Amino acid sequence: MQSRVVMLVDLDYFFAQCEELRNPSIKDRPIVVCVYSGRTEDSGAVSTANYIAREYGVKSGMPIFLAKKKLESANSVFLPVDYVFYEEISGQVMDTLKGFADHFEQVGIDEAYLDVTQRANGSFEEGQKLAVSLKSEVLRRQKLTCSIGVAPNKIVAKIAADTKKPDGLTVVTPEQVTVFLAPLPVSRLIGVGTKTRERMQALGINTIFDLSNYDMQKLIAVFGKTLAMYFHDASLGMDDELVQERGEATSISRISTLKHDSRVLSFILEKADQLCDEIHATIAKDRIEYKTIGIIVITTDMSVHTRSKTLENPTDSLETLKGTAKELLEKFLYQTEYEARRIGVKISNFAREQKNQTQLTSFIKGSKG
Ligand code: TTP
Ligand code: MG
Repeated sequence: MQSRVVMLVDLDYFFAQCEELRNPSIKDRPIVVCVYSGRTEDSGAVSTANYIAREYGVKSGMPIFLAKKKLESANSVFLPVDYVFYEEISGQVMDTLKGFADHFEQVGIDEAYLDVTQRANGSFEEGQKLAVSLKSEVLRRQKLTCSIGVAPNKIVAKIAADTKKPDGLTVVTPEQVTVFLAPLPVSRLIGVGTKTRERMQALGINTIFDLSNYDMQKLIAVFGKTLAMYFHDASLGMDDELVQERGEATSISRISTLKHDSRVLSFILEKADQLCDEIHATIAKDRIEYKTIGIIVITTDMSVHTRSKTLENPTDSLETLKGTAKELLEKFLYQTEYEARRIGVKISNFAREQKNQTQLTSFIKGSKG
């Protein structure tokens, strides 16, 4: 049987790389992106850090004050998380990745599995070439680096992607799987967290090789049948789980850059109307109705602003879409002094008619969130 060719693509130091993108002048400094709890100036945790900051020992989850201490004399930059911005970038990257996949499954804001078996003709050499062109396409279009693992299944692809970072590419062919996994600590397997690792350690299981050789009955006695079988198969690099889009998108949006920065309503509306037309055309054939209409305004300083309005009844009227977008943009310009650089329109809060359920599901599955 032909082996599958599966990739896991994981963007490097994602939130911090997004910050470098909007402000390239900080690229050579340690960057720490933080979730501030707001209690005191420095309370909260590190979300992520660029690789320069990681050299000083800064890690995701670390208290902010500790990261500051480690970077005391390092000319570092501490920034608050800006999820809206990261999600917009993530959406763009995911669109690029989809173009490389037979089957696509996003698993986090900066991670996705791609099944490329068909287009690689089952060949890992071809799979590697695809990964190389995917990396250069993401670099060209989104100016971001990522790390990729190519393997016969999801479990091994994930471990492979983690092997070399940042900007890494690790290919593990079916013949190489067991040798690749054997020396690694069990904690590298998905599903083996601190607690499980400690329980395994107590049984004398440290490496994935140890796990693959461990007596199955004893493993079942400790972890139960389902988990034990999963661990056993995973330790041998066996995994049949398919790469498939999961869940449904909860919104559809279109974003575009204005010809020049502006706060002139009529000029901004030309673009907004176009985006409304695009959204309307995309959903018209599937008869989707929605209750919430939103706008996204990315201003000259690259900050992201959103406004939305929820209607009383679901609509699919282009007139309502354009009218509401106009109302929201007008209000935004009136309330703020920003100049708009990019404009977006978003619909969400879908109402679904029972008879169109399948059609709707299949449509939304293929669309951008
Ligand atoms: P990861 O892919 O785990 O981390 P990363 O992209 O920052 O670094 P790399 O892949 O190069 O090792 O997570 C993706 C994003 O999720 C990350 O940029 C920030 C966020 N995140 C948190 O907010 N808290 C966390 O504890 C982790 C691990 C990630
Ligand atoms: Mg990442």
